[in-house]
Amino acid sequence: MSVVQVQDAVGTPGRFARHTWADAARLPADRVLGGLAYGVADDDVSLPDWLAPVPAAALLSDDRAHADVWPAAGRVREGRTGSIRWRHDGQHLFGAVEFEEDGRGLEVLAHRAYRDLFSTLADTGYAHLMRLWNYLPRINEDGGGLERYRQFNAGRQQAFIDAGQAAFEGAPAACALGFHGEGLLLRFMAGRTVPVAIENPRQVPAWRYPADYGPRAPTFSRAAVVRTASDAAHLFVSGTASIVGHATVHEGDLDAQIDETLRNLEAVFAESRRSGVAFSLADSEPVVYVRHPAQAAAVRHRLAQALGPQSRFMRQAVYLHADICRSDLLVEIETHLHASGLPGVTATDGSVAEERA
Ligand code: 3EB
Repeated sequence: MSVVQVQDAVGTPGRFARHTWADAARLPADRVLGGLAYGVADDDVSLPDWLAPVPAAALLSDDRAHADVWPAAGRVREGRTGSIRWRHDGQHLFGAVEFEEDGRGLEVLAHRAYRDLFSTLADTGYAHLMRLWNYLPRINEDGGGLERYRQFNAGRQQAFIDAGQAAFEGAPAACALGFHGEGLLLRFMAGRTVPVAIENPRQVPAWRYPADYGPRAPTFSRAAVVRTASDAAHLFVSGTASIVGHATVHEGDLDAQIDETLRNLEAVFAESRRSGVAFSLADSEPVVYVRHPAQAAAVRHRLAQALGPQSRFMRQAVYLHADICRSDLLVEIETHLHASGLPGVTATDGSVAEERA
């Protein structure tokens, strides 16, 4: 392949590109930083080691599961810090790790996992977390007096504080899902510049959730904007669900939960456009986590009504079977995209540019 052909196949640096697993597996390893492969293997595609599995069963996938791949911006170096494997390209770092549960509980395990993660960032010089993916089994089960997700939150927040990382305002974008496997799985991206954290005016910041949801709040922002040029950026939108203020709404009503989730996503996108970049929900590439596989088709149907069946969102959507971190939530949607400046807006570097009418 010529350089141009490889570039076309791999995608543009500074943004995710969504491929089928088979296509992702064929990309030249020295041209990619890292990526996530969604769905449990149901064929013989063996994943390259730069591609971190998200081992939740893919739903509604007519053919093959998908992967999000981040093309390398430069020469890739790879290594390990403790059990964490990482690759970096001069601009960003992609990391992945799996921890076995050792019987001391998820609070201890999450604290250790995040302590190791922050050691990786300190050792490599990629100090600023942009996006985290957290997967843990039996997320809604009791872990000995406290729900396992709440134990995880306690260890995570303490590790952020211990490392001097933004545990409250300015926390990275993230998701935390229950998967049907074993161990605590983390995947993460970090960079050398501070991302712009986005909150949702319809929701209490997660890092300020009251103690009804656990002794320590979750550590994430609703989205993160990573600038790739003065007028272009990548948007990572955290897992988003049917929560208004801090309360779950529409318990037991799938369609209403989806509609509320979309209102939350639209609100996060409106906030993110204040950065001067034309982010649009319908153009983004989501991962849709569904608690009950039997409801997946109904979820897709409702989303298609709202976003249009031909939208990029619908054509690229990945559906995964996972438990959401509150037992009353049926669906959670995360998404991302890359975009350039809004017409008529002069973006300033990382700060908020006013959107003109
Ligand atoms: C919520 O809004 C739904 O603990 O890292 C979404 C995204 C959720 C990230 C996390 C949890 C997390 O609270 C749950």
